[in-house]
Amino acid sequence: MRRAVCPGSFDPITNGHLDIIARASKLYDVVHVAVMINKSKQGLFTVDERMDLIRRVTAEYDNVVVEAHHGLLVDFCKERDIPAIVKGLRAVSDFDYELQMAQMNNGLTGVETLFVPTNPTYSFLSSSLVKEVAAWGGDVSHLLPPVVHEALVARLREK
Ligand code: COD
Repeated sequence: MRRAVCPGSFDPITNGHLDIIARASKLYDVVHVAVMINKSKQGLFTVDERMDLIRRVTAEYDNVVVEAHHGLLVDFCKERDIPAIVKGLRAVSDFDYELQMAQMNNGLTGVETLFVPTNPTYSFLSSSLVKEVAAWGGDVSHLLPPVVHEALVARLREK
């Protein structure tokens, strides 16, 4: 069984994330989407809400499993015998930090990181930008799966 993990904060999942998960699901038998819990960072969505949204938008991929993890990514991988981390690379600006993490993770346990070039349609896209634009009333509906867009608009309305 070839396994890989797509890790992230996913606050919330965007079309850019989804594109990487969909492509990984064609390459591996099982793709674990790991919502990494960062207790020092207050998210717009709770971890459970993020997982629920990811489950709904990945429902068509029957080899995608959605989980949450508090701790090191390498431990998540070790516990599940996952040899590969799949990351999307948006631009050169992503590269320095992604390379550092890939080398650190490889040095810790030998886990490999594979980079998938972003779909150019989403190369500028991040959860934080989407939240910022939406908070000021900008239209981000083309950047998110419809169910995620609805949840974002509803959450911002509550604020
Ligand atoms: N196009 C393509 N890929 C994208 C796009 C896009 N538009 N947007 C995001 N992605 C991909 C990237 O690969 C990105 O890394 C991943 O999705 C997740 O993105 P985010 O923004 O949801 O999450 P980040 O960048 O906050 O996630 C960082 C991690 C949580 C993965 C990282 O901090 C981590 O592994 N933390 C766990 C603790 C740990 O092990 N720390 C030591 C690291 S060496």
